Amino acid sequence: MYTTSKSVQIIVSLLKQHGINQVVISPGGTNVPIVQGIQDDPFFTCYSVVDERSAMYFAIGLYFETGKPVATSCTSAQATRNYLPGLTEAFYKHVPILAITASKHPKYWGQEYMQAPVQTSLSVDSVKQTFSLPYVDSKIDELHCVRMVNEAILEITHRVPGPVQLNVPILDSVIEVFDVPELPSVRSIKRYMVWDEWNDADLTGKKIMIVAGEHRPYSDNQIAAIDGFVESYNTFVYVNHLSNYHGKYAVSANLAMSCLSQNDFEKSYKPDILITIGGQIGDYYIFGKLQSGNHTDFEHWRVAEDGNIVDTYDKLTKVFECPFELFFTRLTGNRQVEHAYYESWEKLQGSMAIPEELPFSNPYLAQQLHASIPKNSCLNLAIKNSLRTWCYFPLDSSIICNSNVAAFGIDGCMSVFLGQSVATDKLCFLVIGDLAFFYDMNSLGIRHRKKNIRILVVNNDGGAEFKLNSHPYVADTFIAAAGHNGTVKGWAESTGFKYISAVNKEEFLQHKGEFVFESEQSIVFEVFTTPESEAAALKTIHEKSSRSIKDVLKNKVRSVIGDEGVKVLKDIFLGK
Ligand SMILES: Cc1ncc(C[n+]2csc(CCOP(=O)(O)OP(=O)(O)O)c2C)c(N)n1
Repeated sequence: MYTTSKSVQIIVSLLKQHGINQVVISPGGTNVPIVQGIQDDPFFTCYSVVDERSAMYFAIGLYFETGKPVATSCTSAQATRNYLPGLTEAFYKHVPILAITASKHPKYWGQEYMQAPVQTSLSVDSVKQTFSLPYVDSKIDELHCVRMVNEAILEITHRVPGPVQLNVPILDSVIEVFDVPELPSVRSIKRYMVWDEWNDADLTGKKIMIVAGEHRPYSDNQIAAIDGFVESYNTFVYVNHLSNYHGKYAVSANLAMSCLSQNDFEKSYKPDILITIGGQIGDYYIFGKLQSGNHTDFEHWRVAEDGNIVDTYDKLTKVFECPFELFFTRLTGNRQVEHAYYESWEKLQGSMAIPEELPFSNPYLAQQLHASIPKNSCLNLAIKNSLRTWCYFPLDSSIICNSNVAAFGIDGCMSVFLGQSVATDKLCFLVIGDLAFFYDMNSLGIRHRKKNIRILVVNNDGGAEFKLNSHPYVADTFIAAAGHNGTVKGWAESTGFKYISAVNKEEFLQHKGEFVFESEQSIVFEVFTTPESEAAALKTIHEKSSRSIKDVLKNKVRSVIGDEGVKVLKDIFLGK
């Protein structure tokens, strides 16, 4: 029988799945749930060593002889401290040991409660890393715990082996109940190095979605590697502007993703395998569809040179620690396949059409400007509203896009953009809201400046982001910080920019040409919109796109079952 404690069940299950079967146990109360699960399971070989100092050295000896990683378990408080000498020896000797230290719930740490000192403060040269598990009280804690236990176990043998601490909060071992007959099924994560066998990396017959996160423009080699791979599988590459990837099977499907219902995504568009490359994609919609809260089921393979266990969608099963070009080249098959999965996404996105008449807003500006941004320009999009809006509109493939999506701050959008602009003679465009502009306004005075700068400030009096339909609360005064800054005119002119502005469509269209052409002076173009028109524009776009999606899905059904079949279904559902 196993404990009801979820974190302990997860640990025991993952120790087994990762093949760690030697455990050195020191006696105590807090670690009872862990020891109970392990001692009763014939998979494990247990050793009892009372003194924790000795237990850790004993574990080193076991590794010497077997060459296999070892786990240890001790109770809370001073027990952990006594692991230190042995851990230090293991650290410098590179011995893979998982030191599982039971702990009181963090609520008790340092609160003059019995046996509850902070025990995650080991010396830097005693463990490679400390993983402090959450106390599992909800589904999200459980997901957090699964990822961390996998990460801790993988870390003991990652690159250079060594000891790792896994600190496990136990509420109260005395009241623990041990009536769980079987361990739950827990997702185990594997890491593959270049020199490992990749035999189980079989993708044949699967629907594969590659998500290309933010990336500098790809080299010819990188493009060839991706193109070769996508040719030989039923796959497509989900991109947004930050991916800077424009291969044959790329689909910029932000708008479709945002309007597709979860149900339809699950039924018709979800992948079997998701492969992620590059950095963050900065796309809330795809996250919403793929993340676990929505119960969608697929495997996530992460390909990255850092080899980190980044479980963005709570579905990570494999991490390939290598450059993605190596991954793709190694798995490219010598065959041509049908690209039905790509075609269905392409068709879906192709059905999206932005309404011609939009209220005066960031989406309207994007609609009017996107095709006029000259080829070979750079475009930087301030996070959230501007990024999302502009990703709805296609750009010429020669335009390079960036946004501060790695840490999602509004603080440095303009500084990054200006840094880029001084290192090129290309025209450089920035689309930025008023809060982000004023936040980073002193960067406008940086004296290294060329005439290639074009800044579009969408001044909607605060953070429109928080007043769109998705945010139902009253946001104006504090959440959206309206009424702060006025206009950027004075600052733009005093720092040597040409300033132009527009308060309506006519004025905007008058100045549009000037903004996108070469000129002798860099330009700040301030456009005054309202939060209401921003929200209305987004709503109009989403409503029309959702209707288009319904039509695509209807036609999909019709193409399978024919008109007669549709009639029968209608009769059934409409009760005729
Ligand atoms: C440094 C920092 N502070 C706060 C935030 C939270 N935040 C995200 S979007 C946003 C509003 C941005 O407003 P604005 O630049 O005017 O753009 P709009 O939404 O109006 O297009 C804020 C405050 C952040 N991302 N970074």
